[in-house]
Amino acid sequence: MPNDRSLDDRRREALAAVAPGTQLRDGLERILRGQTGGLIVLGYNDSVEDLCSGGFLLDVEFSPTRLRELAKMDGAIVVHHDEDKIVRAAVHLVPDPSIPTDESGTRHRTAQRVARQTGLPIIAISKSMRIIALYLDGIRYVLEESAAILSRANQALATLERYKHRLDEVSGTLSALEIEDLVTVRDVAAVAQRLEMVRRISDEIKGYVVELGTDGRLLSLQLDELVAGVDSERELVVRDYLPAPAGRRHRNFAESLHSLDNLTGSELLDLSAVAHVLGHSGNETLDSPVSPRGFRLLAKVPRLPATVVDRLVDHFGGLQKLLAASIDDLQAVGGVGESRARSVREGLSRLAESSILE
Ligand code: 3AT
Ligand code: 3AT
Ligand code: MN
Repeated sequence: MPNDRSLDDRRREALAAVAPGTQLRDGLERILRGQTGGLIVLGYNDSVEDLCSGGFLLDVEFSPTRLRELAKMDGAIVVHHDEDKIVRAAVHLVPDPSIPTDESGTRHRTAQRVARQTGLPIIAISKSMRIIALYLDGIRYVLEESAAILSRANQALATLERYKHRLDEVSGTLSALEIEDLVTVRDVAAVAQRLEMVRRISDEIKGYVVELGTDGRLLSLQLDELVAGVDSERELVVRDYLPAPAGRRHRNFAESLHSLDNLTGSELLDLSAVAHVLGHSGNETLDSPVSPRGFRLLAKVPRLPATVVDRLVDHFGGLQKLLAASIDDLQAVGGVGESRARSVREGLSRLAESSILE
């Protein structure tokens, strides 16, 4: 399987290629309605050429109606997806028979083997079962109707809304505790945990958006609105609390985010495990006090460039010192003139006032 990109990326790309609203999907639906069945290789290269026997060369522009007409013949159709062309039709595909397959019909056995052998997506439209299946490597995905996907997507969206609500609560609490300098490891872990839960469910919904194509536009808008800023907040929390010497752009910061991504579902529910990936374990307990560097709250100050945020954090070394800094103190930082110093001062004061603990 000559392909270095992750299966997940290729799966999303293949599902996007056949999503509703695409020419290809239109063609597949036509074949499905025509009840002829079909076998389509999505991509054309030497490894495909090696498996082709018989049929004829076409090299014509792709169109849904052409695809449907060609599917009336026996054999497979080869589509050069990147160039939007149909290159061959009525081809007998001869994959390596030693490649395992768990399908029974010859069309579907061939589809699975060719997918495994070439690494390309292969589509089989079953005449007898009336379904469209996409094979990628060893895996088979049945393309569903948008209504069915949408109903699952809407359930996921409802869950996301609940998670987001809870995230806003713990995040607001963290801000208030940061201002009072009363943060414990537990409070930070709780926010990181909720951010990651939101990221995971939104990733699942992004998958549905891809599969839905043009039918997923509304879903995509709703998703964007709910998760705006969540990714950057996840980074900011890690940068605020990852213990020194793991500074801002230190690679430990990326490693920590990566470990958070890779926690299992049950680890993610365990605050100690979350604290561990944030670098707080060993002698520290969940009740140990910690202080933020200030990245997350500075990000809430309007119109402050990231380079200035970095310099401010470098200079003051922690949120409490930043909160205590006067306009003169702030101006000692490179790139901070009087008006910027004033807006930082006012921004932080406003945050302090608005995040008083209940
Ligand atoms: P008809 O004239 O349509 O009957 P054909 O030569 O056009 O025959 P098809 O491609 O339509 O053949 O295939 C019809 C079925 O023959 C499909 C499959 O169940 C069976 N078949 C074809 N090749 C093989 C094979 N190598 N091994 C087992 N069954 C096969
Ligand atoms: P259906 O669910 O019946 O559509 P199947 O997997 O049962 O699919 P069949 O054995 O009934 O497959 O074969 C149906 C057609 O699939 C026959 C032929 O046009 C095509 N086909 C099967 N094997 C190949 C192959 N190796 N290359 C090209 N076309 C093939
Ligand atoms: Mn059959």
